[in-house]
Amino acid sequence: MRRLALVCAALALGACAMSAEVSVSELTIAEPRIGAPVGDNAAMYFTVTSSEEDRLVGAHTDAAARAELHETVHGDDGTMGMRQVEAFTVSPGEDLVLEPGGLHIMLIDVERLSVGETVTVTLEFEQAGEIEVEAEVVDLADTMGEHHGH
Ligand SMILES: [Cu+2]
Repeated sequence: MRRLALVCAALALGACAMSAEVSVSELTIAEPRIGAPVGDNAAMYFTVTSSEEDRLVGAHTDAAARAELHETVHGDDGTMGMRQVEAFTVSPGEDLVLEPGGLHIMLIDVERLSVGETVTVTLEFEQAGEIEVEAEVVDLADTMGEHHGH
C-alpha cells in the first residue's frame, strides 16, 4: 500500500509536467491470506485488480525458503495436482483470483506459522514492480470453501 501511494504521487507530478495523456496505473491486492502450513509448505491466496495489463512473475518472503506460482490441475480420473507456472496475467476489468482449488502462491520450506499471525510477502509484478502485502494466516479448513470434500 505504501508503494502504491508513492507510485501515484510520482505519476501525479509527471502529469503536471506532461500532457493529459498520462494514464494513472493502479494495482491493488485484496484479501491476502495464507492457509496454515501442513508440513513444510503453505499456500497463499489473494485477488489482484489492475487498471493495466500486468503479470505476476514471482514472490518472496522471509518466512519461506522460496515461493512458487502454482496452478491446480484436475486430472480426468478426479485426482488433483499442482504445477508450477512462470507467471499469472492480470487484465484490466478482470480480477486475477488466487483461491483454493485454483491458482496460488506456494511457500516452500515455510516457517512454523500459527493462525492469526501476519506474514509479509513481496509480490513481483512486471509493470507495477514489487508490492509488499501483509497476509494473515488462516485455518486451512476455512480456505477450502466449496472445493472441500472432493
Ligand atoms: Cu501448490
